[in-house]
Amino acid sequence: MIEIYHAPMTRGIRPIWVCEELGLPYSVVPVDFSSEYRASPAWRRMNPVGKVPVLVDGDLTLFESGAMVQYLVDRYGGQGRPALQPAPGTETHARYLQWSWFAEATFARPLGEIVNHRRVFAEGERSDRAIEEMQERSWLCVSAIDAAVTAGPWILGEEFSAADVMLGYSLMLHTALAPGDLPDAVARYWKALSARPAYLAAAAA
Ligand SMILES: N[C@@H](CCC(=O)N[C@@H](CS)C(=O)NCC(=O)O)C(=O)O
Repeated sequence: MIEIYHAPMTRGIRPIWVCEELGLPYSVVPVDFSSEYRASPAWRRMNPVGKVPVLVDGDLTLFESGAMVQYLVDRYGGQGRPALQPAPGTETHARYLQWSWFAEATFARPLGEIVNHRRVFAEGERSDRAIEEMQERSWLCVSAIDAAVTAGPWILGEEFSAADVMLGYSLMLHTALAPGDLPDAVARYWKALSARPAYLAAAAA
């Protein structure tokens, strides 16, 4: 049984969402998200940098959400289940990889730093300018998605893929942390993503 060590509304949503899309059995193991627990030797053995999530499947332990998503689709996608990715080696697959990596390495990065900034610094020590600058970076990513998803409905066009799962979590963070109206194509995309039963199940986990 796949185990996903998760805290509510964190990146564990991504592998849970993929398990739901694939119809895979899994269990969610709640993690104490306090800084103290995440710094403990017990949790550092699971995740060496003290973050969430962690996925365990038999002897395999993973501590990057994008790697979990890719592992799940490679290992369990297809074979009577949705593939959730284009055929490897194709140009569409290259675009799939680009958007999957973009979701975490470029888009989620400033958003995660806003969360960390607010967690680490007390009210009077925080820099509004630093937070605004991170929000601007996030809006630039939204513009990139807007241009790409205009044809839609999904980031690769007609085919829903795990890249949409990767981006969906980052968009969820963006809507929570960077106030303002989404441009039309992204608003439609986010509405479609956040209405998927698999997303709703993951967001409730
Ligand atoms: N790139 C990592 C990022 C993991 C991450 O930043 N997780 C957040 C929760 S969503 C966390 O544990 N933050 C606590 C911290 O950074 O101290 C992944 O995608 O798994």
